[in-house]
Amino acid sequence: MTADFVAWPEADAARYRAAGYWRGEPFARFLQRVTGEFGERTALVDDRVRLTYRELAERARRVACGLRALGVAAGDRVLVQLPNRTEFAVLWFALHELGAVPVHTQPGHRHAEMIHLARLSQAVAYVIPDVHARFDYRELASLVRAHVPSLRHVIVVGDPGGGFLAFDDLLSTAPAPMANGSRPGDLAVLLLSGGTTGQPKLVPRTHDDYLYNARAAAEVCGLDEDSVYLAVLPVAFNFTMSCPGVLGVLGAGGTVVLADNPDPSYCFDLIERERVTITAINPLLTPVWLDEAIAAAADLSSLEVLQIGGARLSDDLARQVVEGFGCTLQQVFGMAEGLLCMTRLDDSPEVIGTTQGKPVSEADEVRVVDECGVGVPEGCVGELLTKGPYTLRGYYRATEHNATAFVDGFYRTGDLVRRLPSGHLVVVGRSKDQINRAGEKISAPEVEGHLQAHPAVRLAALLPAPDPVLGERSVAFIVPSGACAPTREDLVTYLTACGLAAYKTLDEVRLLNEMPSTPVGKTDKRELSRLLAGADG
Ligand code: J2J
Repeated sequence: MTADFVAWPEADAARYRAAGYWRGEPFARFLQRVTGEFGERTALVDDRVRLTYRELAERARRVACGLRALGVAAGDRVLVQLPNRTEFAVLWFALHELGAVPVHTQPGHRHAEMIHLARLSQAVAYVIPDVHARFDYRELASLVRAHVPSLRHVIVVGDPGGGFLAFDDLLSTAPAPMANGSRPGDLAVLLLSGGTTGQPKLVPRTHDDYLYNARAAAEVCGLDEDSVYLAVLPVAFNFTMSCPGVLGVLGAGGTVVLADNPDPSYCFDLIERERVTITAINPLLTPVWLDEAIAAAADLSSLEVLQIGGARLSDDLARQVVEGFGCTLQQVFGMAEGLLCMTRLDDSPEVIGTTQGKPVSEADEVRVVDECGVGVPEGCVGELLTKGPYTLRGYYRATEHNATAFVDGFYRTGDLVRRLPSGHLVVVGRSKDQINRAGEKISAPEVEGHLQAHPAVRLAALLPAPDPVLGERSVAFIVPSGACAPTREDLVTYLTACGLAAYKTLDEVRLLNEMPSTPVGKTDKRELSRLLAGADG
C-alpha cells in the first residue's frame, strides 16, 4: 500500500505476472515498441492532421522535453481536459515519457469538478483547448488556477490568450533523450469514477493493469494492423481509451480516427473516408445513428463491429441495430474501476442481443451477492462484486471510502446483475446512489449536497426515473425551507452557477412537505422510488 493508492497484494501480483497478464512494460516503452514495429503506419487521424507512429512518438518526445523545461517531473499529476484531437494522445504519451500521470477529466466538467480534481490530485499543470463546443476553457482554467496553488501551468491547445502557455510551443521544443524511472506497477493514469459520493473519486490505474485491460479487449475484438477505430465518445472515457479504444488499437498497429463530435452524418463520412472497421457509442446515440444508417447515403460497409455500452441497451434496440447496420453488435459493460465485460463476436445473436457480455479475462473473479453479502444462486439477481488483474483495490487518496467500497479485496460495483451459466451477465439495475443519464453518471449525493446549500431548500434527494430517450432522467425531490418554493429553472441555474457540468442537471423537480426517512433518520430513497413508480403509472 502506498499513501495514495492500494496496490495488489504481492501474491496476486505474482500470479498475474506469471500468467503473462502483466508484462512489465510501462507506457513509455510501449510507445517505443509499437513505433519500432509499426513506424510508418498511420497511428492517428483527426480533422487537422494524420500522424504515423513515428510522428506520434517524435511529437510526444518534443512535448515531454517542453514540459520538463517547465519543471514538470516524474510522478507529477497533470489535468487533461481535451476533446478528441491528436493532441490528446500526443500529450498522454509525452506525460509517460516524463513519468508524469495524466488525470482524465471530461470536456463537460466545469469549475466545481475541476477545482476538486485539481486539489485531490495536487496537479501541477492543466491542459485545455482554447474554445471547444462554443465554450472558452481559458476562462475556466483562470478560475481553477486561482483556487488551486499547486497548479503552476495552464497549457492551451490553440490560442493561449494572455498569460497561458501554447501547446504548440511545447511541440517546437528540440527533442532530447529522455529517461524516466517508471516501473510497471506505478500509477499510470487517474480515471474519473462515475461516483456515488459527495465529491468525484479518482481511479488509480497502473501501467501493468491498464495495458492488460487494453490488450485483453483488443484480443476479444480481434484487432490487428488493419483495424481502424473511430473514437466518437470522449477519449478521456475509459471505454474510448482502452476498451479496446485508443490504446488497444495502437497496441495492435491499427489506426485511431478521432471524431470531433458524435453527429452521425459527420461520423458516417469519416467511416466511409477512413474505412473504419470498429467504433463505440452509447445507447443514447444508438437510435440517432440507426435512423441515419437506414437513411444514409454513406457507405458503412467497412464497419465490422459496433460496440455499444455505458448504459443498458434495450433488447429491442439491440435487435434493430443488428438489422440496421449489418455489422456485428458488441455489448460492452465496463467501468473506470476495471472489470470489462463484452459479448464475443461469435456469440449467438440471442446472447449478443440480450446480455451485456462476459469478463474479458479468465482471471476476472465475479461474485453475485444478496444484501447480506451472501452469494445468490446462478441466474438470480444480486450485486456484482469483482476483483482481478485490472480492477482497482482502492480509490486514490480515499482511505475512508475504501473501507466500505471493497470487501475481501472485491470491488462492490453497485450494479445488480444476473449471471448466466455461460458466464454472461445481464445488468438489471443498480443499488448505488447514482443516475445513469444517457450514459453520463450522476452521483446523487454530489448534486444533493449542492441543492441543500440553496437558501430555499431544506432537504433534497435525487433519484432516477425511467425515460424513453435518456434511459434515465434525474428527478429531484425538494422540501423547501420556506413558503417560497424554488422552481426547476431556479435550481438548474443555481447548479450551473455552482460550477457543475451541464449533464448533472435536473430533468424534473417534485416538491414535498416532508422527506420520508428511515428509522436511522436517513432519506428513505426506497420510499421515494415507490412514489415515483406509483406516480408514473
Ligand atoms: C448497463 N450499465 C452499464 C451497460 C456501463 C466500457 C463501457 C462503459 C464504461 C462506463 C466503461 C453498462 N449496461 N452495458 O468504463 O470501459 C454502468 C454500470 C457501471 C457504470 C460504469 C467501459 N456499461 N454501465 O460506463 O465508469 O453501472 O464506465 O458500473 O462511466 O456504468 O460507468 P463508467
